[in-house]
Amino acid sequence: MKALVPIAVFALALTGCAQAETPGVLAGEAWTRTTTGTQMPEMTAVFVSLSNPSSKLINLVEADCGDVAAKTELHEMVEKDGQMVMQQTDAIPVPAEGHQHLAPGGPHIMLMGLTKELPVGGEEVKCHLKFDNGQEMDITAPIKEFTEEQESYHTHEEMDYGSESPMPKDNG
Ligand SMILES: [Cu+2]
Repeated sequence: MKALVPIAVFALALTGCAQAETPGVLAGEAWTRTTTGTQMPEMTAVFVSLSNPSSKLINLVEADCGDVAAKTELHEMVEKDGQMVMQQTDAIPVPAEGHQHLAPGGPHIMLMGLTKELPVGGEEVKCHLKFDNGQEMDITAPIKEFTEEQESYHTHEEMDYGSESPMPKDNG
């Protein structure tokens, strides 16, 4: 019977270990779109690449970027009347063993009612993120240029582009 004790302890240790090692979301390549020269300088967005190494879907449920903006919201892109428009969402999903790229034309952290201009290379925006697995993290998002190329990302012209690109044809 003596042998049972160490086995029980070992089992407990394993359980504790598994919980501690549950991988959470990883964030990288955060950036903030500059407001310099944009049409609506009172708003902008923060973008970040999220990876989820775990086997469960994890949702980004909250973002707070401090006093840089009056309001911080999570936004997703949806199609309305043939146009991609953004709308507020409660959750941006990061698929299990997958990625979610917050990027122009896709989901983003929306900053509204900016309290100052955000010039390229200016003070980095710091955001606190919360996930529905209880995880919280801080990201630092340097201010970068928003190019036309990125802007056309979500347009239909861009999406249709693929069908016009030369396909390997069987001319035989
Ligand atoms: Cu938005």
